[in-house]
Amino acid sequence: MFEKLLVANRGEIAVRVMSACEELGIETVAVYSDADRDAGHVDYADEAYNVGPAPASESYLDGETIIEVANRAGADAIHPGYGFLAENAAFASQVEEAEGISWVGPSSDAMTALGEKTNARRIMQAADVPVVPGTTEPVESAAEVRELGAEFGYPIAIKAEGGGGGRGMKIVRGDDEVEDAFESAKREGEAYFDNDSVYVEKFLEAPKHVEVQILADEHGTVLHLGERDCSLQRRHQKVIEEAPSPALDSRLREAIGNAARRGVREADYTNAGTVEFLVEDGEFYFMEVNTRIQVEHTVSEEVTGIDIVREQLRIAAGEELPYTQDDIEIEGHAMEFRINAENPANGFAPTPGTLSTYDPPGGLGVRIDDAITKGDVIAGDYDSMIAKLIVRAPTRVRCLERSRRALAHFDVGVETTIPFHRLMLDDETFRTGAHTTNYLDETVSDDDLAAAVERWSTAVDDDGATGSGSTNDLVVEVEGQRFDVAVTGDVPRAASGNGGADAGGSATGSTASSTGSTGSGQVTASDAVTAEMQGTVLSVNVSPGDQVAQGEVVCVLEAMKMENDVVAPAAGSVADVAVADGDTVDMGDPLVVLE
Ligand code: MV4
Repeated sequence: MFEKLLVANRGEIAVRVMSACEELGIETVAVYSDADRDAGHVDYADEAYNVGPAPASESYLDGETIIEVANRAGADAIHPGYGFLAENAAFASQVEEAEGISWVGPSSDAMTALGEKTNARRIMQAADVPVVPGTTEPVESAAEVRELGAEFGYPIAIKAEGGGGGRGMKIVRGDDEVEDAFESAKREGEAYFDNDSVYVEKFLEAPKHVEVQILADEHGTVLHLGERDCSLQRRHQKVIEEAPSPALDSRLREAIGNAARRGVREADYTNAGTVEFLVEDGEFYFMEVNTRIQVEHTVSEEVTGIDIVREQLRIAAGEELPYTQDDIEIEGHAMEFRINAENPANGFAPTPGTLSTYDPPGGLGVRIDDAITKGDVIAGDYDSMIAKLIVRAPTRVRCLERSRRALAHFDVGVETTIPFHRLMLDDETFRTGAHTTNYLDETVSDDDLAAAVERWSTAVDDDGATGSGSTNDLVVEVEGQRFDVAVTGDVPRAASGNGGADAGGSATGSTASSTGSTGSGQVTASDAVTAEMQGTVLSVNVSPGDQVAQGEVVCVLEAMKMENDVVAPAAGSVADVAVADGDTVDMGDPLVVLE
């Protein structure tokens, strides 16, 4: 096994990889940019090296510097995580060629072969894996695209050869749209992937996105760990993923899993990978292979009990997978909620800021993968995902219930996608599992999103109040029952944690305290004015039935050789007078009850 591993990444996935290393007794090396000097992954690592300025292109994407650091640190392996350099075959090849450093991932040859989409389609066809009807060679002209439109029937998709994740994809609904779409797909392919080749597929209007997790070792074992359903996406960004897919029956599940195994075996693929499919009308079609660990690998771990990152490391070190396919059992249900620093009420715009609060949930079936803590600054330099909440339960229905519970206890001091997730947990289409990849973009309205944020925002302002409506929340006790009270008026704030002791503006030297006031100047429930310290009643100024105004003196107490006016904390009527002139009272004794 490796002795020291460099993680060429940041954030939660860097910590995820390092935690697997820790369990395997592998030392860890972090790299970080100037923006990440205090980041969680730097803290977690045994050693850490600065690799450049904040822009990723000058730090996390600088492969040469990262390999230099690996040499300097004496690391014998590099794990790329996801994003950044993870699917860069040229970088993988440089690591393979570096003396004494192993690449934790598939071979650069397999990455190249599958990265070219028509080639990947040919490999799958050779392995008898169904692909979406379309071409397995690039198309050269708009005229050729029109012929394909006639052959498959519109709509069709023109996709960039080097594409993925929705970039470089154009949907065409008729002959007249072909010319522009063809040229624009080529331009995007060139701009994003340095490759202007494009190909054509029949476009499926409302498919499910189902992907199969694969593990393959260098000794010929290829396993699938079941599938994930990632159909809930917004503009090609996954937001909630789950395993198993609610869209598959056991026959389809077995067929899609075996197809994925055949496909990666055909590609001589090793390490962890994901085969993506579209599923529509009980049929599945290969879409692409992701040659990396994915954000949502966690849900497969939760339902199989297999530590996928650990197996990645073992495979890269030349070890054998310790399972056969028959050993893999899918148990229960898991969902992952991406907690992004984004405001769903503002087009999911990023919400950088300081985490005045960060208090994630815990308890049975709840897993948090993150690399942040209270007080951290969320800068705008990188991806907005700040944590993943992964919830596991015996059934999908119980997973929904448990997710509701967990999300209700997730406090984050900036606007996040949490209100969006809570909206989805109330959404009939999502709850029944009927949602397809176009559901969010076509069905969930801006008004629904705004209402969800209004209702469930976790962003905390300086007063410790949540939500946008109130700025002065108080905790009060009324006859022993605790209430959280939203105060909308402009009142002096409670100085201590017992909530509202001074609300209502008592006179200087008051030795009374009160509960039950909203602070808005009006008693809302039965409200005992109590003595704040031991003393003697000098005079009682009110009788039952009297109306008193806020701040009106209800009695006078002598305590510590001083006369103290006890005032009504809020307006109300006197329900009861508990003391008479000359009585001695203890701290906490009721004096007058208002209502
Ligand atoms: C498709 C498709 C329908 N038919 N291809 C989007 C991301 C990229 N990986 C491929 N994508 C799609 N390809 C054909 N032939 C629909 C999508 C698609 C999609 C796929 C998965 C998840 C979300 C999606 C959202 C819109 C479109």
